[in-house]
Amino acid sequence: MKLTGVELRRVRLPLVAPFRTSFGTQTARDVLLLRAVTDEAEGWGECVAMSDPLYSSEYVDAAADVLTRFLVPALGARGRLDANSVAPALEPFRGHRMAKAALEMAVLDAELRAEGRPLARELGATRDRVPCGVSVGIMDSIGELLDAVGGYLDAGYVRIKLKIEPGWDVEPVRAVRERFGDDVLLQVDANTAYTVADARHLARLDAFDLLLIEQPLEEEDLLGHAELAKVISTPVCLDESITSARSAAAAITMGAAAIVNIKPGRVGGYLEARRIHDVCVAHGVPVWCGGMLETGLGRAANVALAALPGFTLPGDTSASDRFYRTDITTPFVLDDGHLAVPTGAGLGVEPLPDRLAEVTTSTEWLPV
Ligand code: OSB
Ligand code: MG
Repeated sequence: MKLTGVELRRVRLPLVAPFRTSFGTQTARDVLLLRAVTDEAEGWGECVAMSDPLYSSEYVDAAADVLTRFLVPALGARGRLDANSVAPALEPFRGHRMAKAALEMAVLDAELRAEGRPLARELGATRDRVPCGVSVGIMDSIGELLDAVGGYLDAGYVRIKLKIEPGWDVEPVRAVRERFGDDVLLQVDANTAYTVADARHLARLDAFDLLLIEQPLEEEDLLGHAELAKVISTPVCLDESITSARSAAAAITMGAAAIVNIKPGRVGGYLEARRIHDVCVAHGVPVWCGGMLETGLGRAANVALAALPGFTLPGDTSASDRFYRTDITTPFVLDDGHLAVPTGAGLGVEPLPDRLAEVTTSTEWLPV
């Protein structure tokens, strides 16, 4: 394939309800989409960077900038191109994994569409549908939380993840257990809101038989997570800290991660995500697919990844209506707590042109 150019497209989607985490409250999702145009086919990429650098150091304006100045020109200079050559071509540029992941995703989609191959098959998926969990934000009251969790359970979600922070942890977990019982698959996500000095407090969660606690400590604190894991019985799962297959191997070897949340955007793409899956399987570490409020494009790819055999825990692969009243693709709809893995070539989904036009705030064409 030969790259002709890349279109950067910003879209803005309002959320159905505010989503509050330990790092902030979101009411809309400002997404950077990429359309890679090649001589053989076009492909879509979705950048998971958020508006502000609160979850990670990346943010959407920075992603657009690094793509424009460095990443797209470097790829254009390569001549012939396939998805496996994207990461090596971008390797000289430090960091910016979310921007790189979006570009690789667009090239991978174009390549697979040209060859008529579905992404799930390309990645090694072994299932045709995946069980879905849902991430539930911090609320103003326990009553509001119980209503939200009840609604998601009624919708069929097979696993509940509660966002936590100091002051919103043991009591919400206790309330959900008391109301909905011990059979609900339940886990928590702190998004780095604690320090290792909170270990004894976090051990109070041991009583609630949680599947895992996700990223209690800061991104770089692998040793702290290993220390914490010795003090609490809830399995420690890492999200923010896992940026590559190498960092996953290090975290596992150190005892910092009993479970890994794989987010393709955070690790530089779906191909590195698959390598992390392979490393974790080799170590007997369960993985699950995280989410970043993706549109139907990113969701399609996440569902394909989540269909690999090592994804033994339900992911944050919720239906389109978890965050959006109207998606930019045909919506993903929950069926008995599962989403179907797309079967069409590439991502297997495309933006609906009218809907895409409605939510677009800007476009820029980058010829190469
Ligand atoms: O930590 O998993 C996280 C959303 C934005 C940034 C970080 C996280 C999340 C979620 C929601 O928990 C995941 C989703 O359903 O898309
Ligand atoms: Mg997380």
